Amino acid sequence: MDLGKRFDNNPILRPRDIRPSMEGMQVECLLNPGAFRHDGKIWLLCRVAERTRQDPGTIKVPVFNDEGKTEIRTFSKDDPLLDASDPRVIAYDGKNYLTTLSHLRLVSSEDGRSFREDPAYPPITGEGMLESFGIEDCRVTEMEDGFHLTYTKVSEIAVGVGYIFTRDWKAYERRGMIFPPHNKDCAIFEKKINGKYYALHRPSSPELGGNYIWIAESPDLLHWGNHQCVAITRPGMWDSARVGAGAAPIETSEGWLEIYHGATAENRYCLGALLLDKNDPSKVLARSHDPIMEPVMEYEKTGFFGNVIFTNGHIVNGDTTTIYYGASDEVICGAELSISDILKSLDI
Ligand code: MAN
Repeated sequence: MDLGKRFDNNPILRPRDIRPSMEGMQVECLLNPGAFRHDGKIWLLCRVAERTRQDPGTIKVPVFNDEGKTEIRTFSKDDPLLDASDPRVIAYDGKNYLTTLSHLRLVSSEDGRSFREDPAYPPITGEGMLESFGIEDCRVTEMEDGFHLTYTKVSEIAVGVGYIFTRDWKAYERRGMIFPPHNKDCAIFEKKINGKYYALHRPSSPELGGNYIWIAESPDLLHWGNHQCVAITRPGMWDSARVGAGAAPIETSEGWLEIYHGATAENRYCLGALLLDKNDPSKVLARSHDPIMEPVMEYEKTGFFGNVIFTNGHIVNGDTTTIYYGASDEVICGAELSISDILKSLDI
């Protein structure tokens, strides 16, 4: 059963609501925001995916160069070496390129429902060769010392997890790649457990295994070890091809509740939940049999890449978690879910 009470004003943010980063680019998708409280407001750190304005007969893809400036690569549409069948990625002569380049942009809101950009807060863009294809899908974990951001670093050589620290959302300390390729969907727990930091992450193991959720521990948030697998894909089910963590787990009296995404081979993305043991979060106590949210609304079924509900940000208030999610990889939506209802829906 779908437990998500969608906002009446969904989608709350669309590509046209945000200005492009530069002349010649257009915002194609506004999606997958991290969410946090700061300065008495609710903030989203949105992924802005931009496409180069196209000319007939060619496909132009943007990349960040070493100085973080956008550069354009051009391919002829009738070149037999080009495969442009996926709207997200093109392949040319054995190499992949993203059709859009993503950076992160902050928007804020008094009520959590209508958001706008504040020009005083600068965008976060890709920097260096490991982010030449952009930065994506940022989780925001708040701890006593400040905000810990984990996001996908994308480049032509790899997809891995980057880590940035900030106190004020104006100065950023880049702390490098913390989970090496191929890895994404990393969510750091907001509290230490038995003196150690924990994070969920999603390595991909192409020959044996698959795209599964793992957990790791760390003394300092930089060095991660004792990796263990907590959730694998389930044949024939809604999470048969890929699973990945959403935002930081929610602390409940029953354990850590993690809302995750699961996809089929046909790329239909739904949300489900895992309950992890309070003292040893590598132990899974319960898991959703059916999705807690699945693409049912028109904006979730059609768009840039249809049939996708993907979340990496939520705001918890008592028993309610408001999840912010990307719908059809194109727009940002919100939905409220009752934490106790999610817990009741899980299979032991
Ligand atoms: C997949 C999709 C894209 C994303 C790339 C790189 O192809 O999720 O949207 O840009 O991975 O992370």
